[in-house]
Amino acid sequence: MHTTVGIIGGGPAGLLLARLLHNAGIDSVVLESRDRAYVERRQRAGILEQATVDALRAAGAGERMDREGMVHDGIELRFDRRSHRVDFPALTGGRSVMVYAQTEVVKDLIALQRADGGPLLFGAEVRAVTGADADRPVVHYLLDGREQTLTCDYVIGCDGFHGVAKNAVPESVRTSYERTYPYSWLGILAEAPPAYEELVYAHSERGFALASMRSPSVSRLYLQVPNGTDPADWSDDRIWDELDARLATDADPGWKLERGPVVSKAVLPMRSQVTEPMRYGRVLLAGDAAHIVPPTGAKGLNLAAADVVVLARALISLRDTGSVELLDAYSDTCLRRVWRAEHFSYSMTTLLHADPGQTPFETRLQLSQLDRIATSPHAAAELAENYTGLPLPR
Ligand code: RFL
Ligand code: PHB
Repeated sequence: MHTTVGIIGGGPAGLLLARLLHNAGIDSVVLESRDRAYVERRQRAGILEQATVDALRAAGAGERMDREGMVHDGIELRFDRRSHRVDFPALTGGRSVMVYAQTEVVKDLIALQRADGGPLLFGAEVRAVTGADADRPVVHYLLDGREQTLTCDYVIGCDGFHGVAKNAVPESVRTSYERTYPYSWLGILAEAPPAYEELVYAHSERGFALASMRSPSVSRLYLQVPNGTDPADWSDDRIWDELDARLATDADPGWKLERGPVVSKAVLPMRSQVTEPMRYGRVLLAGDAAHIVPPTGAKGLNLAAADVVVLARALISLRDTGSVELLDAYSDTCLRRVWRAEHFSYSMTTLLHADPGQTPFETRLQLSQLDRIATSPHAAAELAENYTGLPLPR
């Protein structure tokens, strides 16, 4: 089998890229190792930046998002039993974010691809990519227990953090920058109305907590927990009690979360990682395959979308003009934005979490910075601009 663009991974990056190429008349094949139900149910991100919303609309995948997604004009910060709202439009000249779950983005993109797109193969596990520096790279994959190959003009690795595409970049030219964090998140999905109209990020001496949502009747909630925590050690009651304690504020004394059935519970480790460069010959990396961030800044899905928008433009320009200029610039163009998001995600994470080895001095520094955000429009604007997302490069 041959295709113009071989896409490894049917997560948001791979699926959105396939749509953008399809709409431009460029053929592609998507190889996804998991089955459709698994990919559609994987609980992950919830916040879309304006640029991601625009990209999904441009891809023709905006209809349900525009109907069911919730526009949020701010977040609430809680610290030292205080509450402070960060007003996005006021601080950024009108920008906001959209709450629409990654599960729904993925479902919408799969439905479109199945309706009129190119091949999207589930259960196709890529084992290796060869010939990255030749004219026709080859993707080797396993489908129904049989080894198969796909030759391509270009191969795009959208296969996430544990993917194999990055191995096509020889170790002699590949650099990985990495940081792990001494805490994880326990995340739950609950059939309970959200705590507030907007997301609440809480700093407390007991550790970080985040109250997010999926719909007017479903909450997504997170608690900082030690690395290696077994979710089975956290009963539903213990989780709700701890969320109430960490989210408590004097601005609303006696306030408690509305409780409901917990329908999923998982522990997520936190890590920052960047692979450079994001291209070697005819293999290019996009999304989590090239970089990951801790989820505190809600940047992972948005970076994945930004990468593939830049990449689709480069491939379309190559087809239309024969020029590889944009493709040659791909890695540098994306990495500039990636490192900005890495810094923001790191800053939000270290500002809001209690490091197990943290000294009282360091806690005071966190509280001072949170107070600064609550009292200086400049400090608040820095957070708001990064959270709502920087514009895509032109
Ligand atoms: P994905 O989603 O990991 O998709 C990669 C796909 O590749 C497949 N695959 C393979 N297929 C074939 N052959 C192989 N050898 C393969 N190896 C892997 C996998 O099965 C999978 O389907 O990467 P992608 O597309 O780059 O998308 C990235 C996002 O999923 C990720 O950055 C976000 O979910 C991160 N993230 C958040 N991002 C945000 O922008 N806002 C958020 O609010 C947010 N919250 C989160 C998050 C991530 C979380 N977790 C679990 C890591 C909250 C959480 C809890
Ligand atoms: C989520 O809704 O899953 C979510 C929201 C904001 C974050 C991280 C995760 O910073």
